[in-house]
Amino acid sequence: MALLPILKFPDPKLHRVAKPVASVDDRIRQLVDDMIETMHDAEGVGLAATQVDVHERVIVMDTSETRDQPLVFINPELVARSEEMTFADEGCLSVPDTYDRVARHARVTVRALGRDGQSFEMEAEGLTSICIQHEMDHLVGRVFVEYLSPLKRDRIRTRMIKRARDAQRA
Ligand code: GNR
Ligand code: NI
Repeated sequence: MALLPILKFPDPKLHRVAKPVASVDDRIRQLVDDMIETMHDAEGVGLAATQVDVHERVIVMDTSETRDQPLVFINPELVARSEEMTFADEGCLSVPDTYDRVARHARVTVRALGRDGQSFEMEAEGLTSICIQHEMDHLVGRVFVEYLSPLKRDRIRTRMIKRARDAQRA
């Protein structure tokens, strides 16, 4: 097991498009386990492989109170999404200390492979639905700040660049 470094916005690597996983082998299972450890350590409810600079379609999530029910989605695809939308404040481990309102489909049905390589389908609502959409965006190189106004996004970019510079100096 290992903690993986998380890329921070505006790192251009966050905008890479992930490739499908060809086979769920030991390398992918190791990645999944490291991502779960990294997500739990960072106290996030989800993590996409893109955020740890691996550009393959792998997502881990854990929306449980007890932080002991990780979900794994390999090669996830949305097979259904509700017309109804939901609006909630989102945050991102790649954009620390930044929260803003984003519109998402209220309910989604996702099909993916699990850690065992078996295909499964899951219907989600609430935070799980929001998180699946947030993570699947990462896999196509999209960060939630891209849904905000250009003014807000530029302010966030400026603040993150300053933070990175300050961290470098410290
Ligand atoms: O930890 C996270 N919390 C969160 C809250 C609202 C909507 C989405 C998220 S995902 C985020 C972790 C993360 O950055 N995943 O990519
Ligand atoms: Ni995120």
